[in-house]
Amino acid sequence: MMIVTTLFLISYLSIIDGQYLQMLQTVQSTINHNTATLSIMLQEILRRLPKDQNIAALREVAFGKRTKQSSDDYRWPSVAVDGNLNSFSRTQVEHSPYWEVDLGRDYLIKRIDIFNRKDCCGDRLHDLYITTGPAHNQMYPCAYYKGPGRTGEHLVFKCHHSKYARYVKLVIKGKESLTLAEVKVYAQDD
Ligand SMILES: [Ca+2]
Repeated sequence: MMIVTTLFLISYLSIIDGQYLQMLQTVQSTINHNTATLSIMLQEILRRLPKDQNIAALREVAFGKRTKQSSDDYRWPSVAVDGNLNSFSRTQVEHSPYWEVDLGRDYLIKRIDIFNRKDCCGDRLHDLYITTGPAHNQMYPCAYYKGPGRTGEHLVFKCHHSKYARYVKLVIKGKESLTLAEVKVYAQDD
């Protein structure tokens, strides 16, 4: 629209004064150049965006669902699915602390996002095993995170397998406190 307007002005003013014509031709050239550059940048961004990471086609299914963890340290497991990045769950320092969410039914999980605490202690997230499955006795390895994490970090994981799952479980191998600001589970929208 801007280019059309500029061309109209050029045509109109060229009748009045050749000096305006030269100035507006320069403006037109600048607009055309910037438009082309933006178009190329947009095409490159779209090309690099993997289709399965386009979360617009996915649905977040963990929010508000039932959770549990290996122990409570005055921070309850449900706080990791409350939609608030400033609140966090926390277990006691113990061997193999875990956190789990029950999605209520099976979903085809496409990615799992973990948000680390924003206030401190991001390095507590390490040696994290993520498993998913349709039942507690049918859990499959989804992803592994060596870490250590950074405070406030946003981690994105894609499962190695493509199985339907009702449960998502996070376990730290070793003695640690498992603390999570938020866990988001994205499933194929059906
Ligand atoms: Ca939270």
